[in-house]
Amino acid sequence: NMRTPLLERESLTESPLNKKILSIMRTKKSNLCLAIDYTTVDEVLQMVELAGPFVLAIKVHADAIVDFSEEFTKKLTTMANDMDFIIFEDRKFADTGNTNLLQLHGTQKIASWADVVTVHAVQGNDSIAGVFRKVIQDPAYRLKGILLIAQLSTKGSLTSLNGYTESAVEIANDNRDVVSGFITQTRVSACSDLLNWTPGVNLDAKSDSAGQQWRGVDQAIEIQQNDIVIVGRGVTSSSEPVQQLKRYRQIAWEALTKNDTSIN
Ligand code: UP6
Repeated sequence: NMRTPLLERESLTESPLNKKILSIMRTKKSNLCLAIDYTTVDEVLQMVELAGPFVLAIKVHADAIVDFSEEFTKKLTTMANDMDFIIFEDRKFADTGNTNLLQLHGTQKIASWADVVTVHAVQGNDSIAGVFRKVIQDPAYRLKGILLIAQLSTKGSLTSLNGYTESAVEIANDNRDVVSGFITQTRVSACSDLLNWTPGVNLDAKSDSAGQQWRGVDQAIEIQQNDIVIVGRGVTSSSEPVQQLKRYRQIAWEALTKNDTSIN
């Protein structure tokens, strides 16, 4: 087990975002992040209403929502505050620092409503850290951290090329005040401060027809030692989403806390 007990991690971490995440995990007994990839505001909000009590985080792709509006983000932030979950915008920033900043403040005003966003490592340290630090340190914005993409779940992903993942970890280690963790398949850092979030999780299917690769929760949490599972269509394409939410939450939480002496 590469993981430090949760309670210890919560008290050790210097990141306010990770302190909050670890505290929500413990109180809600959930290391489940739901990826809601619906295309209308109504569908997304209805699912948030159902999922709120069971999840640690709600992940969205704002640019996939055809009627995205400021009213939507107001409702989403209110629900997040009421139901105690993290708002995760999966923007996967991957450009020059200047453009990343423009997009962060652009039409969707991501910095104002998202707690955490994803950022590719491909553009290198100088286009990442300084830019996001400025926004994260400004109390005018909700944004509190970034997740660096160390490994993608997709078939043939170039993140498996020699040295890529290691370089992403290096950027994270050099910028712990900004980087709250990783998007990865296998745990990439033993550092208790950095959370390892993993997509590509589905208990009933192995792949879609567009490059996605899924594996089960035990593989993701026990064997590959991740902290948080990101589940999308396993829940959102089901005719019984609440049942699936309960199922994923329970299995993922048991897998995470099985050998954790600080949780019983
Ligand atoms: N995602 C992945 N793999 C990655 C990074 N991100 O699947 O390496 C995101 C997708 C989607 C969610 O953009 O929103 O995680 C997975 O959903 P799914 O379970 O329905 O495939």
